[in-house]
Amino acid sequence: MSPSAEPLPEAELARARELLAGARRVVVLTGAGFSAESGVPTFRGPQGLWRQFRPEELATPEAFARDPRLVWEWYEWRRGLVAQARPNPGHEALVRLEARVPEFLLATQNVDGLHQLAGSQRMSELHGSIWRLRCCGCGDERLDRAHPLPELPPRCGGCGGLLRPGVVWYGESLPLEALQAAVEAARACDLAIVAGTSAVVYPAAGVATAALQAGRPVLEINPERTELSGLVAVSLRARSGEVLPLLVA
Ligand code: BV8
Ligand code: ZN
Repeated sequence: MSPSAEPLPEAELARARELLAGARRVVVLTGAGFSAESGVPTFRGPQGLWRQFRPEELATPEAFARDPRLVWEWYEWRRGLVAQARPNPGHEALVRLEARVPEFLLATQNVDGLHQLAGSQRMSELHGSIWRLRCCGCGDERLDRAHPLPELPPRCGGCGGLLRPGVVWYGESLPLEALQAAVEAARACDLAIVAGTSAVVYPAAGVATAALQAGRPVLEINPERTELSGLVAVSLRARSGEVLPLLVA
Protein backbone atom coordinates (compact mmCIF):
# COMPACT_ATOMS: atom_id res chain seq x y z
CA MET A 1 0.00 0.00 0.00
CA SER A 2 1.39 3.43 -0.86
CA PRO A 3 2.35 5.75 2.08
CA SER A 4 -0.79 7.24 3.65
CA ALA A 5 -1.39 10.50 1.87
CA GLU A 6 -1.09 13.71 3.92
CA PRO A 7 -4.39 15.31 5.02
CA LEU A 8 -6.22 16.77 2.02
CA PRO A 9 -6.10 20.57 1.56
CA GLU A 10 -9.66 21.77 2.02
CA ALA A 11 -9.34 24.11 -0.97
CA GLU A 12 -8.55 21.20 -3.31
CA LEU A 13 -11.42 19.17 -1.91
CA ALA A 14 -13.80 22.12 -2.30
CA ARG A 15 -12.69 22.59 -5.92
CA ALA A 16 -13.21 18.90 -6.61
CA ARG A 17 -16.68 19.02 -5.03
CA GLU A 18 -17.53 22.07 -7.14
CA LEU A 19 -16.48 20.29 -10.36
CA LEU A 20 -18.56 17.28 -9.40
CA ALA A 21 -21.63 19.27 -8.30
CA GLY A 22 -22.11 20.88 -11.70
CA ALA A 23 -21.27 17.83 -13.83
CA ARG A 24 -24.01 16.13 -15.90
CA ARG A 25 -21.73 14.09 -18.15
CA VAL A 26 -19.03 12.27 -16.18
CA VAL A 27 -16.32 9.96 -17.57
CA VAL A 28 -14.12 7.91 -15.24
CA LEU A 29 -10.83 6.14 -16.06
CA THR A 30 -9.54 3.76 -13.39
CA GLY A 31 -6.33 1.77 -13.04
CA ALA A 32 -4.79 -0.80 -10.75
CA GLY A 33 -4.53 1.66 -7.84
CA PHE A 34 -8.33 1.72 -7.62
CA SER A 35 -8.25 -1.91 -6.48
CA ALA A 36 -5.22 -1.49 -4.18
CA GLU A 37 -7.51 -0.95 -1.15
CA SER A 38 -9.25 -4.22 -2.06
CA GLY A 39 -5.91 -5.98 -1.58
CA VAL A 40 -5.08 -6.40 -5.28
CA PRO A 41 -1.40 -5.41 -5.91
CA THR A 42 -0.72 -2.65 -8.44
CA PHE A 43 1.66 -3.02 -11.39
CA ARG A 44 4.22 -0.33 -10.73
CA GLY A 45 3.91 0.34 -7.02
CA PRO A 46 6.50 -0.81 -4.41
CA GLN A 47 4.87 -4.26 -4.17
CA GLY A 48 3.80 -3.93 -7.81
CA LEU A 49 3.15 -7.13 -9.71
CA TRP A 50 5.86 -6.13 -12.16
CA ARG A 51 8.45 -5.95 -9.38
CA GLN A 52 8.42 -9.71 -9.06
CA PHE A 53 7.78 -10.26 -12.76
CA ARG A 54 8.89 -8.21 -15.77
CA PRO A 55 5.96 -7.36 -18.04
CA GLU A 56 7.91 -8.63 -21.08
CA GLU A 57 8.14 -12.05 -19.42
CA LEU A 58 4.48 -12.49 -18.78
CA ALA A 59 1.94 -10.05 -20.25
CA THR A 60 2.78 -10.54 -23.95
CA PRO A 61 1.60 -12.99 -26.65
CA GLU A 62 5.24 -13.96 -27.25
CA ALA A 63 5.69 -14.97 -23.59
CA PHE A 64 2.51 -17.02 -23.77
CA ALA A 65 3.62 -18.75 -26.98
CA ARG A 66 6.99 -19.49 -25.40
CA ASP A 67 5.77 -20.71 -22.02
CA PRO A 68 1.97 -20.87 -21.61
CA ARG A 69 2.31 -22.70 -18.30
CA LEU A 70 4.49 -19.96 -16.69
CA VAL A 71 2.12 -17.23 -17.87
CA TRP A 72 -0.83 -19.22 -16.63
CA GLU A 73 0.81 -19.73 -13.19
CA TRP A 74 1.03 -15.93 -12.88
CA TYR A 75 -2.62 -15.45 -13.91
CA GLU A 76 -3.75 -18.29 -11.67
CA TRP A 77 -1.97 -16.58 -8.76
CA ARG A 78 -3.68 -13.27 -9.62
CA ARG A 79 -7.09 -14.95 -10.04
CA GLY A 80 -6.61 -16.37 -6.55
CA LEU A 81 -5.85 -12.89 -5.16
CA VAL A 82 -8.78 -11.30 -6.96
CA ALA A 83 -11.17 -14.10 -5.96
CA GLN A 84 -10.60 -13.02 -2.30
CA ALA A 85 -10.96 -9.31 -3.10
CA ARG A 86 -14.11 -7.31 -2.50
CA PRO A 87 -15.06 -3.92 -3.96
CA ASN A 88 -13.83 -1.06 -1.74
CA PRO A 89 -15.67 2.22 -0.90
CA GLY A 90 -14.17 3.76 -4.04
CA HIS A 91 -15.92 1.18 -6.25
CA GLU A 92 -19.17 1.75 -4.33
CA ALA A 93 -18.93 5.55 -4.62
CA LEU A 94 -18.71 5.23 -8.43
CA VAL A 95 -21.91 3.16 -8.44
CA ARG A 96 -23.68 5.95 -6.50
CA LEU A 97 -22.27 8.58 -8.84
CA GLU A 98 -23.46 6.62 -11.90
CA ALA A 99 -27.00 6.53 -10.46
CA ARG A 100 -26.95 10.28 -9.88
CA VAL A 101 -25.64 11.84 -13.10
CA PRO A 102 -27.56 11.86 -16.41
CA GLU A 103 -24.58 10.62 -18.47
CA PHE A 104 -21.87 8.36 -17.05
CA LEU A 105 -19.22 6.13 -18.55
CA LEU A 106 -16.54 4.21 -16.65
CA ALA A 107 -13.55 2.87 -18.60
CA THR A 108 -11.32 0.64 -16.53
CA GLN A 109 -7.86 -0.72 -17.26
CA ASN A 110 -8.41 -3.27 -14.53
CA VAL A 111 -9.11 -6.88 -15.34
CA ASP A 112 -10.30 -7.86 -11.83
CA GLY A 113 -14.06 -7.38 -12.35
CA LEU A 114 -14.45 -5.44 -9.05
CA HIS A 115 -16.35 -2.56 -10.68
CA GLN A 116 -18.96 -5.01 -12.03
CA LEU A 117 -19.12 -6.75 -8.64
CA ALA A 118 -19.83 -3.37 -6.99
CA GLY A 119 -22.68 -2.77 -9.46
CA SER A 120 -21.24 -0.44 -12.12
CA GLN A 121 -23.30 -0.76 -15.33
CA ARG A 122 -22.22 1.85 -17.89
CA MET A 123 -18.65 0.65 -18.18
CA SER A 124 -16.08 -1.02 -20.39
CA GLU A 125 -13.02 -3.15 -19.63
CA LEU A 126 -10.34 -1.66 -21.89
CA HIS A 127 -7.85 -4.41 -21.04
CA GLY A 128 -10.27 -7.33 -20.86
CA SER A 129 -10.97 -9.56 -17.89
CA ILE A 130 -8.95 -12.05 -15.87
CA TRP A 131 -12.17 -14.07 -15.55
CA ARG A 132 -12.57 -14.52 -19.33
CA LEU A 133 -10.85 -17.42 -21.10
CA ARG A 134 -10.42 -17.44 -24.89
CA CYS A 135 -9.57 -20.47 -26.99
CA CYS A 136 -6.49 -20.02 -29.21
CA GLY A 137 -7.91 -22.75 -31.45
CA CYS A 138 -11.58 -22.02 -32.13
CA GLY A 139 -11.84 -18.52 -30.63
CA ASP A 140 -14.58 -19.57 -28.19
CA GLU A 141 -14.62 -17.12 -25.26
CA ARG A 142 -16.31 -17.62 -21.92
CA LEU A 143 -16.31 -16.40 -18.32
CA ASP A 144 -14.80 -18.97 -15.98
CA ARG A 145 -14.39 -18.03 -12.34
CA ALA A 146 -13.20 -21.51 -11.29
CA HIS A 147 -10.29 -21.22 -8.92
CA PRO A 148 -8.04 -23.10 -9.07
CA LEU A 149 -8.50 -24.06 -12.72
CA PRO A 150 -8.65 -27.84 -13.22
CA GLU A 151 -5.42 -27.90 -15.25
CA LEU A 152 -2.70 -25.44 -16.33
CA PRO A 153 -2.64 -24.43 -19.09
CA PRO A 154 -6.44 -24.96 -19.43
CA ARG A 155 -7.81 -26.60 -22.56
CA CYS A 156 -10.92 -25.87 -24.67
CA GLY A 157 -13.76 -28.34 -24.03
CA GLY A 158 -14.81 -28.01 -27.66
CA CYS A 159 -11.69 -28.30 -29.77
CA GLY A 160 -8.99 -29.16 -27.20
CA GLY A 161 -7.17 -25.94 -28.09
CA LEU A 162 -5.11 -23.93 -25.60
CA LEU A 163 -7.11 -21.39 -23.57
CA ARG A 164 -5.56 -17.96 -22.85
CA PRO A 165 -6.62 -15.24 -20.39
CA GLY A 166 -9.15 -12.90 -22.04
CA VAL A 167 -6.95 -9.87 -21.34
CA VAL A 168 -5.17 -7.42 -23.65
CA TRP A 169 -1.41 -8.03 -23.59
CA TYR A 170 1.35 -5.59 -24.55
CA GLY A 171 1.44 -5.26 -28.31
CA GLU A 172 -2.20 -6.34 -28.61
CA SER A 173 -4.96 -3.96 -29.61
CA LEU A 174 -7.72 -2.95 -27.23
CA PRO A 175 -11.44 -3.46 -27.93
CA LEU A 176 -11.60 -0.58 -30.40
CA GLU A 177 -15.28 0.30 -30.03
CA ALA A 178 -15.00 0.50 -26.23
CA LEU A 179 -11.85 2.64 -26.49
CA GLN A 180 -13.44 4.93 -29.12
CA ALA A 181 -16.58 5.34 -26.99
CA ALA A 182 -14.50 6.28 -23.94
CA VAL A 183 -12.36 8.76 -25.89
CA GLU A 184 -15.42 10.42 -27.45
CA ALA A 185 -17.20 10.62 -24.09
CA ALA A 186 -14.04 12.16 -22.56
CA ARG A 187 -13.95 14.82 -25.28
CA ALA A 188 -17.56 15.85 -24.52
CA CYS A 189 -17.72 15.43 -20.75
CA ASP A 190 -18.26 18.03 -18.00
CA LEU A 191 -15.79 16.16 -15.80
CA ALA A 192 -13.28 13.36 -16.29
CA ILE A 193 -12.15 11.56 -13.15
CA VAL A 194 -8.81 9.71 -13.48
CA ALA A 195 -8.22 7.52 -10.45
CA GLY A 196 -5.64 4.88 -9.52
CA THR A 197 -3.57 4.99 -12.66
CA SER A 198 0.05 5.92 -13.38
CA ALA A 199 -1.22 6.95 -16.82
CA VAL A 200 1.78 5.43 -18.61
CA VAL A 201 -0.03 2.73 -20.57
CA TYR A 202 -1.47 3.75 -23.94
CA PRO A 203 -3.88 3.93 -25.64
CA ALA A 204 -5.95 3.63 -22.38
CA ALA A 205 -4.32 6.73 -20.86
CA GLY A 206 -5.45 8.50 -24.03
CA VAL A 207 -8.92 8.71 -22.47
CA ALA A 208 -7.48 11.18 -19.96
CA THR A 209 -5.42 13.12 -22.51
CA ALA A 210 -8.48 13.35 -24.82
CA ALA A 211 -10.37 15.21 -22.04
CA LEU A 212 -7.38 17.51 -21.44
CA GLN A 213 -6.95 18.27 -25.16
CA ALA A 214 -10.66 19.07 -25.42
CA GLY A 215 -10.26 21.50 -22.52
CA ARG A 216 -12.53 19.49 -20.23
CA PRO A 217 -11.90 19.59 -16.46
CA VAL A 218 -9.99 16.54 -15.19
CA LEU A 219 -9.91 15.45 -11.55
CA GLU A 220 -7.04 13.11 -10.69
CA ILE A 221 -7.06 10.95 -7.55
CA ASN A 222 -3.71 9.34 -6.73
CA PRO A 223 -1.50 9.27 -3.61
CA GLU A 224 1.49 9.84 -5.95
CA ARG A 225 2.14 12.43 -8.64
CA THR A 226 1.85 11.25 -12.22
CA GLU A 227 2.59 12.75 -15.65
CA LEU A 228 -0.97 14.12 -15.59
CA SER A 229 -0.76 15.80 -12.19
CA GLY A 230 0.56 19.11 -13.51
CA LEU A 231 -1.99 19.23 -16.34
CA VAL A 232 -5.29 18.53 -14.56
CA ALA A 233 -7.77 20.97 -12.94
CA VAL A 234 -7.45 19.25 -9.54
CA SER A 235 -5.02 16.52 -8.44
CA LEU A 236 -5.91 15.03 -5.05
CA ARG A 237 -2.97 13.26 -3.31
CA ALA A 238 -5.31 10.68 -1.86
CA ARG A 239 -6.51 7.11 -1.97
CA SER A 240 -9.61 6.65 -4.13
CA GLY A 241 -11.31 4.47 -1.50
CA GLU A 242 -10.97 7.29 1.04
CA VAL A 243 -11.70 10.42 -0.95
CA LEU A 244 -14.34 9.37 -3.51
CA PRO A 245 -16.90 8.61 -0.77
CA LEU A 246 -16.28 12.14 0.56
CA LEU A 247 -16.85 13.64 -2.88
CA VAL A 248 -19.88 11.54 -3.71
CA ALA A 249 -21.41 11.81 -0.21
C1 BV8 B 1 -0.94 -1.49 -28.05
C2 BV8 B 1 -3.77 -6.35 -19.04
C3 BV8 B 1 -0.51 -1.70 -30.37
C4 BV8 B 1 -3.07 -7.62 -18.74
C5 BV8 B 1 -2.23 -4.51 -19.44
C6 BV8 B 1 7.29 -0.05 -26.07
C7 BV8 B 1 7.28 -1.44 -26.25
C8 BV8 B 1 6.10 -2.17 -26.36
C9 BV8 B 1 4.86 -1.50 -26.29
C10 BV8 B 1 4.89 -0.13 -26.11
C11 BV8 B 1 6.07 0.60 -26.00
N1 BV8 B 1 5.76 1.91 -25.83
C12 BV8 B 1 4.43 2.04 -25.81
C13 BV8 B 1 3.89 0.81 -26.01
C14 BV8 B 1 2.49 0.52 -26.07
C15 BV8 B 1 2.11 -0.17 -24.76
C16 BV8 B 1 2.37 0.77 -23.61
O1 BV8 B 1 1.65 1.71 -23.43
N2 BV8 B 1 3.44 0.48 -22.83
C17 BV8 B 1 3.76 1.33 -21.69
C18 BV8 B 1 4.30 0.45 -20.56
C19 BV8 B 1 4.81 2.36 -22.14
N3 BV8 B 1 0.71 -0.42 -24.91
C20 BV8 B 1 0.31 -1.55 -25.48
O2 BV8 B 1 1.06 -2.44 -25.85
C21 BV8 B 1 -1.16 -1.65 -25.69
N4 BV8 B 1 -1.42 -2.12 -27.02
O3 BV8 B 1 -0.42 -0.40 -28.02
O4 BV8 B 1 -1.06 -2.25 -29.20
C22 BV8 B 1 -1.48 -2.06 -31.40
C23 BV8 B 1 -2.35 -1.10 -31.88
C24 BV8 B 1 -3.24 -1.43 -32.85
C25 BV8 B 1 -3.29 -2.75 -33.35
C26 BV8 B 1 -2.41 -3.73 -32.83
C27 BV8 B 1 -1.51 -3.38 -31.84
C28 BV8 B 1 -1.78 -2.67 -24.74
C29 BV8 B 1 -1.61 -2.19 -23.32
C30 BV8 B 1 -2.39 -3.11 -22.40
C31 BV8 B 1 -1.41 -4.01 -21.67
N5 BV8 B 1 -2.15 -4.79 -20.69
N6 BV8 B 1 -2.92 -5.25 -18.59
C32 BV8 B 1 -3.04 -7.85 -17.28
O5 BV8 B 1 -3.57 -7.05 -16.49
O6 BV8 B 1 -2.46 -8.88 -16.92
S1 BV8 B 1 -1.48 -3.12 -18.86
C33 BV8 B 1 -1.48 -3.04 -17.17
O7 BV8 B 1 -1.04 -1.70 -16.88
C34 BV8 B 1 -2.83 -3.12 -16.44
O8 BV8 B 1 -3.96 -3.15 -17.29
C35 BV8 B 1 -2.84 -1.79 -15.67
O9 BV8 B 1 -4.09 -1.36 -15.33
C36 BV8 B 1 -2.22 -0.97 -16.68
C37 BV8 B 1 -1.86 0.43 -16.36
O10 BV8 B 1 -1.21 0.43 -15.15
P1 BV8 B 1 -2.04 1.17 -13.99
O11 BV8 B 1 -3.43 0.65 -14.01
O12 BV8 B 1 -1.84 2.63 -14.12
O13 BV8 B 1 -1.36 0.59 -12.72
P2 BV8 B 1 0.05 1.07 -12.13
O14 BV8 B 1 0.50 0.01 -11.15
O15 BV8 B 1 0.95 1.47 -13.25
O16 BV8 B 1 -0.29 2.39 -11.32
C38 BV8 B 1 -1.10 2.32 -10.16
C39 BV8 B 1 -1.33 3.75 -9.75
O17 BV8 B 1 -2.26 3.73 -8.68
C40 BV8 B 1 -0.07 4.41 -9.22
O18 BV8 B 1 0.04 5.69 -9.84
C41 BV8 B 1 -0.30 4.53 -7.72
O19 BV8 B 1 0.25 5.71 -7.19
C42 BV8 B 1 -1.80 4.61 -7.67
N7 BV8 B 1 -2.38 4.12 -6.41
C43 BV8 B 1 -1.89 3.21 -5.53
N8 BV8 B 1 -2.78 3.05 -4.51
C44 BV8 B 1 -3.84 3.86 -4.79
C45 BV8 B 1 -3.60 4.54 -5.99
N9 BV8 B 1 -4.46 5.43 -6.52
C46 BV8 B 1 -5.60 5.65 -5.84
N10 BV8 B 1 -5.91 5.02 -4.69
C47 BV8 B 1 -5.06 4.14 -4.13
N11 BV8 B 1 -5.36 3.54 -2.97
ZN1 ZN C 1 -11.54 -24.24 -28.83
